[in-house]
Amino acid sequence: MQRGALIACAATAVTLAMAGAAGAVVPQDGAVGMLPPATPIMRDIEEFHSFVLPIIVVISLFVLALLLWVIVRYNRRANPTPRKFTHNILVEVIWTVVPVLILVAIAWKSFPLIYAEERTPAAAELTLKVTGNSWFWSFEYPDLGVSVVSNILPEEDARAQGRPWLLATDNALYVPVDTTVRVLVTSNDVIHSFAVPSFGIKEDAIQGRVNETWFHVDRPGVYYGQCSELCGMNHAFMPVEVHAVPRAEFDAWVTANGGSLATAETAPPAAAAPGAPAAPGAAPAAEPSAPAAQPTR
Ligand SMILES: [Cu+2]
Repeated sequence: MQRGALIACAATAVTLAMAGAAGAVVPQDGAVGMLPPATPIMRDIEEFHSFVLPIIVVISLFVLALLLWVIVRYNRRANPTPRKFTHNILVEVIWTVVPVLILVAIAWKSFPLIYAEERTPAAAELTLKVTGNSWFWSFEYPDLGVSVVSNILPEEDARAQGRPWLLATDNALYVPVDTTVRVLVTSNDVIHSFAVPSFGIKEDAIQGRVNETWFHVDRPGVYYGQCSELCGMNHAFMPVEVHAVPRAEFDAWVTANGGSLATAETAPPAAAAPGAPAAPGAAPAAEPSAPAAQPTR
């Protein structure tokens, strides 16, 4: 009865988290589990979580059982004259080999995930620069000439608009769906941390340093994050609101914010050699480049 009620409660909470207003993914009081993922990386993180959690539970229960067994069976009253042996080859081999195998299994799953999180794909189509400030975020698409400053939405405005206070902002960040976005994170003052749980990203924003991460949102919606490094008095009041929208809507947002789409979308991925006309001289131009490359080896 109680268990059923608990499960029903959790299911409702998760449903609420997914339903939210206008595709918004909002954390709910008392909800269980992670926010619905919006990127392949976050899906992998969830899968890894589901892989590791049972291992942790089994180990914890096993150690607890061992402790209870020793407390009950080998206390002074139950076992007044303990035996004096100090070694047992079989037990020592088991308690060395089994943990090693468990760690290898965890590494097998986690190392590729860490690598994928850390390596921005070469095919990144868009660069987003995120700057932490005390206590707000500024966002910039350097290639599109767009920059916005994003402050927390005041409580009375959030309540009036039915948006989540402490998560909603006055100027949301827009990102296109189905696009690989490289994110450069830095800070203007103290250390902040740019985190959006549904994207599976959390990157420290450090003054005088540029950290890099990336995301590829494949589900349109409104996603929220927060500064995740204790940064001072208003640390709790610098949320991140991200609208993941179709490309056309993103382009409209760029234009509305004074940006230009021409620079980013017409540039070919491979950098052309400056000065050389491309079309007729393409084949001969390749020949001089080959010897030129040799001395550098
Ligand atoms: Cu902070």
